[in-house]
Amino acid sequence: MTTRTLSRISIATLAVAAFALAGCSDSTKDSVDDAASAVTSAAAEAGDDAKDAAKDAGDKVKEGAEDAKDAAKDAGDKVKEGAEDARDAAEGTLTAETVHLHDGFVKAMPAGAGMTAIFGMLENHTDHEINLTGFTTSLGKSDYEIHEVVDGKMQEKKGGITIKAGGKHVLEPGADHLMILNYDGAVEAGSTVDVTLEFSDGSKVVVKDVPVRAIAAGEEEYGSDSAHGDHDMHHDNDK
Ligand SMILES: [Cu+2]
Repeated sequence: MTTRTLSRISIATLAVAAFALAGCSDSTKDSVDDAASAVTSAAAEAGDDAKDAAKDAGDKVKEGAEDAKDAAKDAGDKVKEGAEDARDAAEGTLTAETVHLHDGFVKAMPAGAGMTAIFGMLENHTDHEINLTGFTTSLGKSDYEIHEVVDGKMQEKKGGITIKAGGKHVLEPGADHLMILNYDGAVEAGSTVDVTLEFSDGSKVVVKDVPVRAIAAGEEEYGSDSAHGDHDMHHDNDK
């Protein structure tokens, strides 16, 4: 309610009082009625003013709500951008350019054998440590585990394989290898398999066309260092 409205009511009220004080018996009732109607109309105007004020306030609230909505939308956009950045980070930075599987191969396996493995030399061409935490292959439905051999028995290698900046890691029979388990079909020599290496930073590096080959029984023993001595010269699987 505005000051203007209050003063209108005050004037009307004073008028009522003035007529009452006049005390003229004939005219007093009419005067009081007039004054009363003045008070009523003043009150009605006050009501209108209040309504206008309420409407103004409503508009302000509506504007405020729109501002808040815009702010919320901006904030939402920021959150979305943040989430996208986080996802980019989660997708990692490793690529087929920076991580290599040199001389990689999948050991051939007849149908029904159920398990085989992937060997080769992993190389980290980045300036930071990387951690291979898993892998899949184009063979599809199967179990994939990173294995190590401890006391002649293979087991899942907890924490995967960590390779220092610029470092290498041998995958070979009798040592660490990428194990394919519970695979129904045959993995035939002469075919190829795409291997997707998964790293702790979320990177997925696809090594295309890793050859499948049979290896002689003798090669399944722990390989000598010389067997991998020339890996630096080979870049068969660099794509
Ligand atoms: Cu194994």
